[in-house]
Amino acid sequence: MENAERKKRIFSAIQPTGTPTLGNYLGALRNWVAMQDEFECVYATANLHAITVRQDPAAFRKAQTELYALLLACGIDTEKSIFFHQSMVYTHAELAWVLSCYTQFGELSRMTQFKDKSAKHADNVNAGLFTYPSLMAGDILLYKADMVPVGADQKQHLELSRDIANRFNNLYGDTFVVPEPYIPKIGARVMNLQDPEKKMSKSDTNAKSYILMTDTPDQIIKKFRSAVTDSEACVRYAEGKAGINNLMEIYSACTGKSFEQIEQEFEGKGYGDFKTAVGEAVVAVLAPIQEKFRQYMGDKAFLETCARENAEKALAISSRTMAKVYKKVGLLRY
Ligand code: ATP
Ligand code: LTN
Repeated sequence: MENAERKKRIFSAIQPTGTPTLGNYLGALRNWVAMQDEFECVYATANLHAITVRQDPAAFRKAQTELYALLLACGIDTEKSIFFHQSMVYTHAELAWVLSCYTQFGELSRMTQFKDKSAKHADNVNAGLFTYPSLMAGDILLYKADMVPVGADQKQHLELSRDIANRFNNLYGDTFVVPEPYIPKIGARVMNLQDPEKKMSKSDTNAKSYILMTDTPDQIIKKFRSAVTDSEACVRYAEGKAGINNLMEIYSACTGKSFEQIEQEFEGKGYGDFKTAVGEAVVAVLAPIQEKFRQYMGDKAFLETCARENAEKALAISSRTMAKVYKKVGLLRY
């Protein structure tokens, strides 16, 4: 009975490697907020994952605090969910080591993110970059998460997490919950404003290609006004109109209007009017988040207490899993 009533548990994490974009918000973070009522959610900043790429310590420290504040501002509610910094909960590093001994060299070699990142950072192909998926598997398995919302780029890592969990369970008996990928009901895929065939990405070298969640209204409107479109000058969703399709997706995600309603609204109007309207709709969504973000950033004592209390909760849950793992493997522990 109790089991049937237990809410499904969700785990997800985001790396503090730069300010999140509108794509991160509409594609992931907004869903994290929405899922809090239906599920028991555990969220983290994946700061241990972030050091697989060299970080400047001062900028990195700031990025972690800002990301934490920004997610609280988005509506991650620590009354309902647990939200912590991965580095504050030592069980993550601990389980990652154990799981790396149950992850094969061949499996890790097939990870496309490893291949991409080692090509991009050829001067720093470190062991952490290679074993990144074992750490990610640990994040998920520590909390017995039933479901993990991830984007397409992380599907392969999640699949490997499932393989590792199954392997361990087969060797030692039921220990881990095998997590399922979770595809949210609503989830926009936001494209690059300058090259709408590519996804919007915070690590793009062209600042005009993305909207950061902390961009000012002026920057946002300007970026939308310079977004790449087509020469048809008709606001309609159609093949071959990637730029306009993307702006329609964004406008729809921000206003709740359907594509049909948008087409009607802008019938006979030019792209200029439409782009301004999209910019304004995005400003309207981001402004209240930015306001709360500023408030949180002005209260560092609160942010520290909140992070510590949530880390303590995460440690309490994950320690139980860790104790079980050590026992199964036969590792001594006092
Ligand atoms: P990077 O540029 O550093 O690779 P990113 O902006 O692509 O970063 P991630 O940190 O890899 O973003 O992703 C965090 C979450 O945001 C993931 O769940 C991912 O699926 C989602 N996401 C990232 N970019 C987009 C996008 N353009 N549209 C929708 N969702 C996105
Ligand atoms: N690798 C992910 C971040 C991440 C994660 C996780 C996501 C770390 N641990 C556990 C889901 C579950 C990324 O770069 N987006």
